[in-house]
Amino acid sequence: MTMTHDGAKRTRNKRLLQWVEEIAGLCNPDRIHWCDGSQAEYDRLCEEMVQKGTFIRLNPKKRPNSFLARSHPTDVARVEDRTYICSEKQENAGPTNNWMEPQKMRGILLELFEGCMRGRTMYVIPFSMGPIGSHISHIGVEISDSAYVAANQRIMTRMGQAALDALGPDGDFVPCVHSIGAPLQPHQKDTVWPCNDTKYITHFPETREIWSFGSGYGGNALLGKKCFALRIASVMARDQGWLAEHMLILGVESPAGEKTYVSAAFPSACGKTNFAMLIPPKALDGWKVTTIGDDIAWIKPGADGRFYAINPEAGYFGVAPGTNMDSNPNAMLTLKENCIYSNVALTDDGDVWWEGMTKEPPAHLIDWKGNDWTPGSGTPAAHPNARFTAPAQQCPSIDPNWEDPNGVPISAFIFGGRISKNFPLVLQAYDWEHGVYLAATMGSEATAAAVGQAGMRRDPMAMLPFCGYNMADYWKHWLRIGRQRVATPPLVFRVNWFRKDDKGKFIWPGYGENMRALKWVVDRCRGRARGVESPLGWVPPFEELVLDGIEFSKDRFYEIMNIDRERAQQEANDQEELFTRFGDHLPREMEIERELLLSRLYHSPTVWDLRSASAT
Ligand code: TSX
Ligand code: MN
Repeated sequence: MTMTHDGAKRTRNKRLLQWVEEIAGLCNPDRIHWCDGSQAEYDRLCEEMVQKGTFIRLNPKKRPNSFLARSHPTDVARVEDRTYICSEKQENAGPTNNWMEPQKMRGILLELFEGCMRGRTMYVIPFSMGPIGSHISHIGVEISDSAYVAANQRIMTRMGQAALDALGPDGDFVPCVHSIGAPLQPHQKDTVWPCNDTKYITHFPETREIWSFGSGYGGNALLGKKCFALRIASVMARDQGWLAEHMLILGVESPAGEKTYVSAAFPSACGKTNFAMLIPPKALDGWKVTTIGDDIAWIKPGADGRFYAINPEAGYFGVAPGTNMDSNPNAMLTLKENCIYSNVALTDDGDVWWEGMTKEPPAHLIDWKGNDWTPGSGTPAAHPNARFTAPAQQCPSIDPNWEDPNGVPISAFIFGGRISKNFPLVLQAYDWEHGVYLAATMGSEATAAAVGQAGMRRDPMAMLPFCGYNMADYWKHWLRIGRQRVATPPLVFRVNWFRKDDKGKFIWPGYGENMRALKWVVDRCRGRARGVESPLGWVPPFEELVLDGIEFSKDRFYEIMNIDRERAQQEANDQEELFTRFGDHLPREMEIERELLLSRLYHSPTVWDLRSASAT
């Protein structure tokens, strides 16, 4: 059965038109709507959701053109245990991904999607990941039965007719099929957040397809983000010689106006968005940080032998709790209008609130589940994974070149971690191979909640849940691309804002003060800062770190930089467990780097002290 819709008026791309017919035939929606991406369309989608109760319009005086959505309490986060990489061979998904045979998964999906959009509108959502027309960008088309998805995609991507025009009659796109999995019988009353208990987030790397069923929230449903821009794009990047990374991109402008761009990966709960929007302290007068992206970087080798990066996204889908005018003023100012809030609390005057937004909570709220809330309620008012969807161009620190189709040249890769003991504030890898090793072994210390977990919760390159193929082959790709595709690879750094002293207090003030470490990174890239060789990498001597304007003594500096030999040996030994999981996929360089580290530690003092090392 073919259904009338204006697809033929909107595109002459035969593959797209055929695919839309095919999916409509499978899912049996009542209507098909091709998204044009206009403001009028967005306004209509939002108003329809207000009528249905899915959206609550916030007070236009407080938050103009902004909405609150409350999801079903069971549909609040990405479902990693329901996320699959369906490569032909299991070893190509690797030991860190869920895998299912593609034919078996297709069987399951066809059954689930059969008639799954009955009673609903099927939205055809064309989008460009990256500036329209950029040679680094790629086109996707999401089919979804969720108006929430269509509205969010307009903020998060370049969505609509412009993407179709860029696609053209013969262009290639990544097909993304999404259903909340909640067909409506005639006269059946809808709920405000329909979804399905059965959830599948599936990727077919060989055919570059995404199928997602059962969830309407975040990365499960906004398929351009984690599913396309990371899992499928990482496979495209491997095959085509580029990088699709879970990285922020920022620019550092020196007082002389010289601009250096860096890309950085952090595990979750390290304040990645805060770092992307950092405001330097007064003591570093004249230094400025600009934001290109806060989550994903697509990085391609340029003709001049450097890496060039774009932010494939057009918005921020950020965690709201903890965001405030101290931790991230730029994010707070980005949120002033035209935003969608998911699972935050509602104030009595129609504004939003979340834990950590203000020092004192309001006396009364409606919580994320829609219930009355007071500070004595004993439950969080906003869900811990509550989100804002905000247009990137509203960010006060947005870089003037953030939509440059050529991308920005990357001088350094920074990898973060959350380690309370024995890992210095900042260090530089000796070379590219050592840098890949430092990135592959990164992670956060297991918290008390994660007992049974030895020491570190590894998250190589912050890509553990996002790499669309075998993680060890991904390391191999990193090793190769830095040596073969660019003349001189970016310098690689590791940072750790979270070291604690013997009393359990954070040693480093963090936040904007991180600019002091970032300045050393930039100065190293520019060849104008000294480094001292430690067993773990090059570190800044005391004189090279600007510490004016904060109470941070020389002793405190040496405390945050020293390296306890036995602890470091323990860490290097722990890494073996990660490496052996990959069998013969593991690149030799990784194990060699680990053994080189052990050998350096063998010859180092019980406590490696930067004070004595600097003196020699
Ligand atoms: O985002 C953070 N960053 C990066 C900022 C650019 N956070 C927030 C936690 C992660 C969501 C941090 N928390 C950072 C940090 O650099 N550092 C810390 C630890 C810390 C917490 C409180 C203080 C200092 C450090 N308070 C005082 O010093 C008063
Ligand atoms: Mn992310």
